[in-house]
Amino acid sequence: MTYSKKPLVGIIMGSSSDSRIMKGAAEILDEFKVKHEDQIISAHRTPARLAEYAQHAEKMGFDIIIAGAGGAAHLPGMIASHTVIPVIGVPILVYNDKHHKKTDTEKFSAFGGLDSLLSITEMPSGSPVVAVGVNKAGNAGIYAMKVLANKFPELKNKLKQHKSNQHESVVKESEMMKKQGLSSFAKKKFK
Ligand code: RP5
Repeated sequence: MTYSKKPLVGIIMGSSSDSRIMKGAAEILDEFKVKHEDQIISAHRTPARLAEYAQHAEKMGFDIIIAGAGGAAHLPGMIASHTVIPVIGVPILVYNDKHHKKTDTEKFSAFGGLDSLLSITEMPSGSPVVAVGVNKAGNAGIYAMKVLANKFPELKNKLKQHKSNQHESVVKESEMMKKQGLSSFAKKKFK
């Protein structure tokens, strides 16, 4: 079953390049059958569109917004300043592989994701944004489920099931490690 015919969550990101990370949030919401609307809104390339999006989000009645951005990541904070809908920020480690001649280290942002983490979490008083870890879009999805579970009790059961699946998978791997021994377990896992 789905919980609502209309999207409950707005997922936004600063660039199409963020989609390779932000899809993690969508995958969780899809798994829980929670509808979401996904858009690209750049705080610095489309500032007017950002304000329009906040109005759109209110009109749509989203319960939560998940906003991912990299570098000087102002998207989550700016959206939070335009709306009362709670915002979960996903700090993104910028990875630019458009320039093929760049070395691997040059493809990443200079501060390895700390830039976006601090930009998102260090919102001045009055316009808060909560944040997950760098590139942890899946966690933003799970957190959104926890918020929505206050409204949809069935989601609470699904979250409990999700936890129990995690428990089972750790126990299963531990049994394999115990049986095979650490060296051969690790050799198989990382071959
Ligand atoms: C930010 O700049 C985006 O959120 C993205 O993470 C980063 C790089 O964007 P592109 O140069 O890949 O478009 O605004």
